[in-house]
Amino acid sequence: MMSDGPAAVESAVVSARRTLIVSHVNPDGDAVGSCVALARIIQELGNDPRIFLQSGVPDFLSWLALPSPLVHTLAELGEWKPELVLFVDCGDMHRAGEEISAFMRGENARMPRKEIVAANIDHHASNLNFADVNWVEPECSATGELVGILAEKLGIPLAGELGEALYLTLVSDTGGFSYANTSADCLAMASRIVSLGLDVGRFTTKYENNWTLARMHLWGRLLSEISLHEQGSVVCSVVPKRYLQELGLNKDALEDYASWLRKLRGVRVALFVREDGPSRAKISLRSMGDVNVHEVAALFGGGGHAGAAGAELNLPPREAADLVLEALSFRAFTLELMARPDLADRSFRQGITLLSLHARGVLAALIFKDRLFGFLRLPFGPEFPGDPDGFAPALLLGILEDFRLGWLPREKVCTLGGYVWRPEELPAEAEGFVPLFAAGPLAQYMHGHARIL
Ligand SMILES: [Mn+2]
Repeated sequence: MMSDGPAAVESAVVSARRTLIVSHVNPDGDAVGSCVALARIIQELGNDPRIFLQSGVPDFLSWLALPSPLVHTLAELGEWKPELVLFVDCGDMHRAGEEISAFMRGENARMPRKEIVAANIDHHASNLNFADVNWVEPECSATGELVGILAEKLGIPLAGELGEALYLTLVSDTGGFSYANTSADCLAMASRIVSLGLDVGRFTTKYENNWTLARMHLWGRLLSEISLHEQGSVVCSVVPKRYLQELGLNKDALEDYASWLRKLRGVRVALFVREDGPSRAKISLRSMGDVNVHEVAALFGGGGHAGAAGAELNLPPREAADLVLEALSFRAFTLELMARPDLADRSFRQGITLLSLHARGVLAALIFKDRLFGFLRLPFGPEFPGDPDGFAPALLLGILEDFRLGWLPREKVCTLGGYVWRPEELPAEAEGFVPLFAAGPLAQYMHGHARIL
C-alpha cells in the first residue's frame, strides 16, 4: 500500500536501485538544480540514477556539473530500466513532456507503468498528487528545499556540488532571496550550505555574471519599449520573435526578464508576452505575491504560483497582451465589487454574472463563492451589433445565456472578435448564476435587463 509524505518518498528513493529523475520542459534553476542534487544523493546511497529533461539543460545553466547521464528521450536509456520514476518541480505530469506523460498513462511498452513506482516531490500549490507516492509542500520556497531536507534526513551533508545545486534551486525560485516566498527555513538552509563551504561570490559569477553583449542589447531594446497600465500598477513588455532572431539569441536570453520588470516603482504586476510562432504567445505574470497572478494565468488555462505564473495563448503577441491586460483590469474591478457585502453574499448564495461595459466592449464573469467560473470578452464593432450606437441588449443577453449554460462555442466568439473561457461545469448549488449585475461607464445600456451597479 502506497502512502504520501516525506517518509514515503524517502523510502521509495532509498529502495530503488535505478531511479529516473524527471523534471519539466524549459527547466529553470530549481528544476535542474533539484535533478542534479537528487542524482548526487542517490549516488551517495550507492545507486545508479539517470536524469530525464526533454528539452535539456538551458544555456544559462550549462556551467552546472551533471553527476549522472542526462537523457532527452526514453530510448537513450538503452538497456537501463528504472524501478522508480521521480518527478521534481512538476505541477502536473504533462509538464515533463509527452513521452513521460505517455509512460504515466501506461502507453510505453518498454517501460510498463505497473512495474515502476512513480514519485513526486514538488512545491506547486496546483500539484494534484499524480504519482503513487507524493510529497508536495506549497509553503516551500523551492523544490530544492525539499530535496535538501531529504539529503539531511539521510545524513548527507549539503556540501560540495550537492550544496551548490541546492543553493541554485533556492536562489532561482526566490530571486536571490528577495521574493515573498523567501522563508526563514530557506535562508537557514542557504546558511548551512554556505557554512559547509559554498563560495557565494564564485557562484554568482557563474550563475549571473555571464551575460552576452547581445543579451544586454535585447534587454535594452525591450526595456525602452515597455508600457504602463492601470495607473502605473501594471507593466507590460512584448517580445516579437524577430528581436531574438536579429541578435542571434534564443528564449534563454529572456530568463528572469519578467521578474526584473517588477523593479519599476509602483508596479504590482509585470506582464511579459513572448511571440512563439504565428498566432502563438507565451505569457508570464509576476507579482510580489500580494496580487495572485496564478488566478489570472488560470483564466487562460495556465498555472504557477501566486507570485509567478504563465500561460500559452493562440493569439498574436499584441492581442494576447491586450487580452491579459483586460483580464487584469477586470479582475481588479471584480475584486472591488466583491468587497461589497450584498454582492459577496449573492455570489456565495447563488452565483452571479458580472458585466463590465466600456467603450471597447463587454466583459462578463461568472462568479460563485469568490471564484471565477467563466470569462467572456466581446468587443463592440461592426461584427457585433452591441455597438453603443445601435446597442442590442437582447442579443447580448442571448449570448450571455449561452455562455452561462456552457453552450457558447469558442468559434462563434472568435468570429465576433472575442474570447471565452469556461473550463468546467458550474456547481449545481450555483443556481445558474443569476442575477445579472452590470457596471462600467456604459452600464446604463443594460437598464431593465440587469441591476446597474
Ligand atoms: Mn520550483
